[in-house]
Amino acid sequence: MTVERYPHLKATDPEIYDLIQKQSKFEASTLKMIASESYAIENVLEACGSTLTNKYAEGYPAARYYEGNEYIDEIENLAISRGKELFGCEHMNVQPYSGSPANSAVYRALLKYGDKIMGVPVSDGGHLTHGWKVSFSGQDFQQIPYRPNQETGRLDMDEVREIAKRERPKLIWAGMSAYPFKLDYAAFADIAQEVGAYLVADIAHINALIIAGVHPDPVPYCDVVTSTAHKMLRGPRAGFLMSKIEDRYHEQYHPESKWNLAQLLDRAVFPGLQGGPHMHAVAAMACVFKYAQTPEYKEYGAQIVKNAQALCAELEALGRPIAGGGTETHLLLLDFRKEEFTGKDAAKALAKCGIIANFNMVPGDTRSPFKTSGVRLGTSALTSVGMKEKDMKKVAEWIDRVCTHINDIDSVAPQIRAEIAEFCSGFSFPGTNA
Ligand code: DSN
Repeated sequence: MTVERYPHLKATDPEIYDLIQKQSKFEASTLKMIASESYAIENVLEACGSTLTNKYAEGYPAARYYEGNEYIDEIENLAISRGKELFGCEHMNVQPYSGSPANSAVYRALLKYGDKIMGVPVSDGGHLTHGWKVSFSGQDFQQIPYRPNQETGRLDMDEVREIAKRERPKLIWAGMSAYPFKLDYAAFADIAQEVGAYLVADIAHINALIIAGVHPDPVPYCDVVTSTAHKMLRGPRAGFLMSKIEDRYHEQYHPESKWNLAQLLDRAVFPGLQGGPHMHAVAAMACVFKYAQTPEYKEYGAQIVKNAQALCAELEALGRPIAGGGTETHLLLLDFRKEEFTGKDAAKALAKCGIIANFNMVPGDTRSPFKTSGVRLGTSALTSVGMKEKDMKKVAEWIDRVCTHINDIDSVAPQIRAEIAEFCSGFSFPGTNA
């Protein structure tokens, strides 16, 4: 059945309607391989487009500053209870507008200006908000960097321990945007305990893998866990926070405060950093938390990794090296250090052919972050529309053809682009009738 989408936009704002349609068709006829993207489920799209966008609800359930929030309270309570059940955490806050605001709330709740934090630099696969110099997090706090080994591409936890013991940070981030291997949260927790630091996991990139049980679970080990809802999770563009109710180091850092860890986080989100929560996004988060408890979702999480590993194997068989030699997650880094072309050249050529990814540094990269020697590829979006290992073989062949023809890409791009569009037409993309 074809559903007429956006009839009012179509009738009264054709410019925006056309652009939305074009973007939807683009996303349904190309290979979405940006590792942080996926396709939100239909329930999420509907909740995001609902009347909930109208309502102001400063505060928390049963403690609002505006009237008329009875149903809003029920929605937020549902999101929290579903989220707590899904992740097995003691406390959840579903109000952060996105991942960066969630991480900002952690700083505001737990640290003082100038405190030391340990995080991975963006150039080595970390996130902007883990202390990178151009972000508030690197300007207001002192980043003590730790990095994956430049040869193996893997974190060396002995080295992480040495740095932590030497620098005594107040907070350690565990979580990255371009790291293809599993994280050892138990080892991170030992280190954090040894130096008296808060341990915060940022699971924005890997939450569905944790739900599926194919990546270690940080919740038992970390003081706080932060996440977005829109990457592989398939929810709205929003963030959330999980924590213990009490914490081991709280008295050491906040002896003057009467608030426990969960209360400190809540107060940092509202009123510390934000005003009214985006209730359409909170409702959509409740929807995805429900869907993520189904067996189908757990299969999806496991299939993401199988697809990434199949893609790695196919690319390596075609002579395309992968940084670190493989993946245990949803992403892999094509390693072009030995090529004359850069990661940026490759990302642009891939996009011309309908493979949408981003250029990225790889371990041991000697090129600038504006050119790089790598391309980051993710399999979450392709997996979410039902692609399997056999499809990864085709994807690898297209990637290889693009790389082979990188200097005469215009001669092959229309053909590859058409083949990919034809291939995509065999799958169903939420939110589009294309
Ligand atoms: N921008 C995201 C990514 O691509 O990894 C991180 O927030």
